[in-house]
Amino acid sequence: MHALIALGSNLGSRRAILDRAAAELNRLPETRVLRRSHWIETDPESPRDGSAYLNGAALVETQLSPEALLRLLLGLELRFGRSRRQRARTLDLDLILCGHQKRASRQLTLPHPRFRRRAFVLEPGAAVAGRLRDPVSGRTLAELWASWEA
Ligand code: PH2
Ligand code: MG
Ligand code: MG
Repeated sequence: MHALIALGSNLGSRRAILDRAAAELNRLPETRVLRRSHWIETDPESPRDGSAYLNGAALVETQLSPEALLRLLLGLELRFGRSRRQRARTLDLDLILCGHQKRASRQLTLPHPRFRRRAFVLEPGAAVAGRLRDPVSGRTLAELWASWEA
């Protein structure tokens, strides 16, 4: 299964953190990184989100279930010092798409519920996986990004 993971950081050595996180994604069991985007500087989505983010995306191939992959991503966030008590993040790893799978459980919503209006996900997502299709809208990431409006 192909999965799209969004990476973000707005605390600490953001570039080094995202570089190391992408390397760690490639070391997850039964998972390899097929493509990784450049890191882009983005304004926080809400003024409460703190200072500027560095964002990017990775396309991975994995044999893991979405739930198992999510658990490992949360474990990586903790290893990078992520605290759930503060809004600023050393590392945020969001599962955006997992093939055509859909979920609506308490722990996991697939596709990610807000990704279609987030330029900081669509721009790097379209760069690494333009042909990946959103199973809800039926549109590819390239199409979603081309028609994105602020
Ligand atoms: N993530 C958030 C909240 N706000 N803003 C930007 N620019 N990039 C993010 O990754 C981001 C955000 C919650 O995870
Ligand atoms: Mg996030
Ligand atoms: Mg998150």
